[in-house]
Amino acid sequence: MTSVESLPHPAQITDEGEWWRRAVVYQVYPRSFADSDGDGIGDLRGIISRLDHLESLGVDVVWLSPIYASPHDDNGYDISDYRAIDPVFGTLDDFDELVAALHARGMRLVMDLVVNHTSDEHEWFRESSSSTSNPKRDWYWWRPPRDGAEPTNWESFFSGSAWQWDEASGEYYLHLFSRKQPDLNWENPEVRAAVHDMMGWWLDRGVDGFRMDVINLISKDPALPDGVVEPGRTWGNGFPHYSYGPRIHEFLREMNDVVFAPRAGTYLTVGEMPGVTVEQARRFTDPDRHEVSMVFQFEHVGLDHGEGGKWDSRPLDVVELKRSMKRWQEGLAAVGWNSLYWNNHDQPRAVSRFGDDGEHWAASAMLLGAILHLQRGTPFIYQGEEIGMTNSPFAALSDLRDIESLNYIADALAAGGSTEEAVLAAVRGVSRDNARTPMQWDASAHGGFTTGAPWIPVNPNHATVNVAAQAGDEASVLAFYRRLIELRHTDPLVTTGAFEMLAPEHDRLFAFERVDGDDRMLVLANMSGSALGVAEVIDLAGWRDSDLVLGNLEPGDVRAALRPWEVRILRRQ
Ligand code: TEU
Repeated sequence: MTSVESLPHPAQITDEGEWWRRAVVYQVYPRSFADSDGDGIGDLRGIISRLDHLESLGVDVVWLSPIYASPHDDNGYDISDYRAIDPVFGTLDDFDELVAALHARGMRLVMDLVVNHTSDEHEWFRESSSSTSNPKRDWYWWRPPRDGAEPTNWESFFSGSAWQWDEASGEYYLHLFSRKQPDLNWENPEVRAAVHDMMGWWLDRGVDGFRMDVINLISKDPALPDGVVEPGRTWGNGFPHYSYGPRIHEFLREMNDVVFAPRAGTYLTVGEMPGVTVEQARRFTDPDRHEVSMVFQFEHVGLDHGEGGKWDSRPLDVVELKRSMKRWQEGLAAVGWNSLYWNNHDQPRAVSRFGDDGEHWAASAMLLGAILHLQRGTPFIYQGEEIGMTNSPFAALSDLRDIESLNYIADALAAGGSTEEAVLAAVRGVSRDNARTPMQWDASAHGGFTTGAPWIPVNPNHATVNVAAQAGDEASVLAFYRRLIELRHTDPLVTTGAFEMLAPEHDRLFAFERVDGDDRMLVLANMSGSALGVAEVIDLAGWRDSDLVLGNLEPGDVRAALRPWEVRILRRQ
């Protein structure tokens, strides 16, 4: 095992076309990463001050959640000016400095591109809503009332109808997310041209790609048919009519032809695509089609949703998880490419959700890292994951900030029949705010995130779970993540090897091989709190003399039973 200090410099990645196949991406949620000016909200200078952490981790790319001008109804995913930095985050000069500093350290920067919708405070929407004859009226989805009510029965992702009544013009506008996030009408070529121009403006400033927010929702069926109303629901499910619409492939190909192809750079593009299927993803990521490098699919992060949806959570079934991951690995093996993620700013913390954030906290955090990073695809780390940050023990509904949670809470309380405690219990382990509590840098007040009052409370466990506590510790989650990243950079099998799932029906063992002829890597992971005799499940005869490349517990006999939450990675050539 290499010592942390001797790891290679990050990003020894050449500029060849598909460099992102060998890269590890780190997502920064700027609001919660590091606050340089004491206003309680993270900012660009805060990020600049923490680049040593990212460099020593070894990541190749930083994806920044939105930093554009915004009224922050949805924490920046509601953009009011695509070419301005929100003052709360800093200035364009700060941004240019961040890009230069990342590039100087051999890292790249990917921006968040939120173009399914804008803020209702964007100039385009102000014009569009100013009158029915405004030239930009058709830039958004305006419709007259149907029988005196909403034009369709579609439900918003953030509760209630997806249509907002506009008294002044006597029409409704469509908002799949909050009413302050009106959907752009991509049928209009002027909209597409304006988006393309804006993207080029950022690329010419030096950014290395985009993570594209809900990009599979930009093409809608223009007939806007009603959705099916599921039993017990007020609104219909419009999803089949506004996702994977008839022109989605055309729009992405056009974006590529107009924005990326004419430029000299090689870019990483990842399309966030709720509901995307393996077959669709293969088309989106087929290099010959020139659409996106990879997509974020949602299947594995939906496995613990119950019959009532995300707020009705249930325990993860390991067999289902393996089935899903196997299908994605195999489905994108010959053509296309996977992204790999457990966490992002919308998901509860994986160690609390799929691991054990109690007795086996560190081991399970490392195990989850290993079984993800050693699959075929581009891994994404969400800030704090590399130190095993957990869900927050929100003590009261007033600790929550996220619009999705707040709307759900308001609806649940208004419906009657639920106490505040019951609603809090449903929200606590599920809310997006679990991901958004501040990054835990050290054990000081507010975890070293801010000298002021943080916009959302820091998790009380920052006293023990923090970067400083793990920095010099070879047995830490942080050191383990460094080694996973190093493995990807130094062992080509991690990038290129074929994926073979082993013992798919075993309910606790997550085991797979990466294979290229005789060149093999074996990953054995015990996803449970009790010992697991792996030699009884998998034939380890050929592995007797192989090297233990990495493990999360004290090494022993490679064929011995796996201890609780143990992961063992073996290699042979
Ligand atoms: O998320 C889109 C999305 O579908 C989800 O992850 C969403 O947050 C969740 O399913 C709601 O139940 C993207 C962004 O990542 C998210 O932060 C934004 O709120 C959303 O788009 C709107 O821009």
